[in-house]
Amino acid sequence: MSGIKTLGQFIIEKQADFPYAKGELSRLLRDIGIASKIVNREVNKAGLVDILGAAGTMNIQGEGQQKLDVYANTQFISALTSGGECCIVATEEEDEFVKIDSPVSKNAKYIVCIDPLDGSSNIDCNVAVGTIFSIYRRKSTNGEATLQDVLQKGTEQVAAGYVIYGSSTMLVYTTGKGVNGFTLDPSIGEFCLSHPNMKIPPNGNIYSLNEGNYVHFPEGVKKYLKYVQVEDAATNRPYTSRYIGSMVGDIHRNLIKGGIYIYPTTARSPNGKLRLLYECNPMAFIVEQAGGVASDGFNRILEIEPTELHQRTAIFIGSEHMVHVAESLMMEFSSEK
Ligand code: P6P
Repeated sequence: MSGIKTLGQFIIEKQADFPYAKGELSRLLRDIGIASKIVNREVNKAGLVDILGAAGTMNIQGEGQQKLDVYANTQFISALTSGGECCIVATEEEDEFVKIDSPVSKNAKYIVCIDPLDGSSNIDCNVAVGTIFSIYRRKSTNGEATLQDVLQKGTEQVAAGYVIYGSSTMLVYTTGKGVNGFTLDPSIGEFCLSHPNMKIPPNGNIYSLNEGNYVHFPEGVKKYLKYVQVEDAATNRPYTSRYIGSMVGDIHRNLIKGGIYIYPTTARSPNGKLRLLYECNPMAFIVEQAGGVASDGFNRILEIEPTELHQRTAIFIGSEHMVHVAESLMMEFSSEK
């Protein structure tokens, strides 16, 4: 039986994929792994200590911050600061991007966009939550990095990943050469390779979206629901609806079993709810690397040109066949014709 391979060993081994690598990206991924273990420790004992519930503050989105949101944000910024490989962090929990203020980091070449704890409103009811991160190389080569270094298309990502704090804690990431999943073994405190070369099934029978927004859905989404609930269900396959309310949980399940996750435009979220830089781009990179598809219903997520730090987009992501059916209905019933 092949021995255990830890995240650290795997990262170093795969560094050979990048002939000019000097180890910075490897160390950056290590830093994220360390912060994930610290956050995991607090998430797993939430309820036992006074870290549940609202922090009494709001983020730029006007969303109430949970204490664990703020805690996770602090831990990732701290780990990236002490690691010295990142010059800027764009995080859901800060209005502006954070310049890493340490002598070594000023000239660091990587930028991290992160949602430190996605789905945190679920924490108090013990539902899976996650961290989502995206890594870019800064574009500017001299002086301090700026917002333009952060606002890069998803195709420019060097790496992307997520951590799911669920029945077990897993870190799943890609550097553009496939997707690999690591499960945290608490007995040794290491993420160990458990899901090598992850591939999403090209088709599936799971659809994930919040049908509570039905009346506000675009016509194409309503037609897609009719397709999965009536038309295709009658001729080909029974479908099932699964919606956790935690993007990482829903997409991780679909990555393993096949499925589609949709967060379209709604009345409350006319531009979509999920953020491009630190939710949709990283998840799109991962799912594409696993053989899936990610769009806003019309255009590839990774090709969207960012203009704002916290900009939102609709997202249709998952098994290739399912997303293509949804996109064709979005096109057919688009009012933008
Ligand atoms: P709704 C969590 O707040 C999140 O950003 C995603 O993780 C999740 O899929 C979605 O929003 C849930 O949103 O409007 O269905 O509650």
